[in-house]
Amino acid sequence: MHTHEHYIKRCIEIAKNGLGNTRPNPMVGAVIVNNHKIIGEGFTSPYGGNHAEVNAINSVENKALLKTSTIYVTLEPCSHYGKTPPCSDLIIKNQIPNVVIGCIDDNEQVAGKGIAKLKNAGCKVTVGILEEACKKHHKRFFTFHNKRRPYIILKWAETQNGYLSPEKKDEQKPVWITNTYSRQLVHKWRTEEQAILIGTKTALDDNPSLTVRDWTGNNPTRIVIDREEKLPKTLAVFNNQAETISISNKNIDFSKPLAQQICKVLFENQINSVIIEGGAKTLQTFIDENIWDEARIFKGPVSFISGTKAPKLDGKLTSEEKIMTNTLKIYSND
Ligand code: AOF
Ligand code: ZN
Repeated sequence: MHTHEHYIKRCIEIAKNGLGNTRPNPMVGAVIVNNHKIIGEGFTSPYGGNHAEVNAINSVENKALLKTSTIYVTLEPCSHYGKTPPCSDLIIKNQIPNVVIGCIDDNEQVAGKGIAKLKNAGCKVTVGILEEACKKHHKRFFTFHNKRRPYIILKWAETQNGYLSPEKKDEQKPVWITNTYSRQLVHKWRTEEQAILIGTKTALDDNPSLTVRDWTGNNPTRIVIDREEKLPKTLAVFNNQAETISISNKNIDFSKPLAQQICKVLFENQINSVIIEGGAKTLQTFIDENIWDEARIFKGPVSFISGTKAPKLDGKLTSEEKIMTNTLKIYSND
């Protein structure tokens, strides 16, 4: 016999199959258990498609068993008509008597209404199993709905002596701080977030395309800061391989805190998460306004004589690993 925790853990595990595909929807996982046996599983389909509960119920071969089953789900089943009909109605229609939920859905369209609906119909509802783990799993979704801004990941690579890039006038040969493996990891990260952001100088100096090439998955929406809209449209960031949103004095007020203003635009565009890939000034803006959630910092085996210093950050080190010649440190801003 297994505990509720065991099955919620399994829900989180299968939910991860939706990473990067469900946005801006949360990646939910659902498991249906009958007589101590898993008889159905599902996770959220790509945006606009089925919710996890629908896929889990559809996967059950013998539907008659549903009347004596328990459905486990990472997030409260929805109660509203969005792109799909309410999952709580489907659970009620199939007469599933027990519902075990990881955490409440903070989307104001749901927020407890799904649970109320289930209870009114006579379902036994248990809420808060592995609640913290479920909230952490749905971090992008919760940050978006509670803080009304995307989940923000800062990413950079620095040299042994703390530089992001060398001074050009010193004629230092540009060298890679990262290696093939860490660069591939960055491409995987790009598939996992809804947007990717860079500043004007990075767009000009590096001319990055910000698309996913060394991994399989969706391109994030590209966000580029372009105050006067003077960046040439021939830059790679404006090519047609992915969507691009410019942050200019047409959509924000540059005399007000910049990170805050950018977050407002991203919120209005339903962007649940963003990875910020430079440069130093842009990263520092988010650090100074203390608007960030996670920082992923590579340290490479090279040094520069002079140049642009890496940003300084005050966060909690949550993990550290070696990726060939690089050390990757991950910090959280809890
Ligand atoms: C669930 N199960 O798997 C997900 C839920 O526009 P819709 O119909 O896709 O609804 C989106 C909202 O539904 C989303 O903002 C969140 O509140 C909830 N997501 N709910 O019961 C799921 N992905
Ligand atoms: Zn639903």
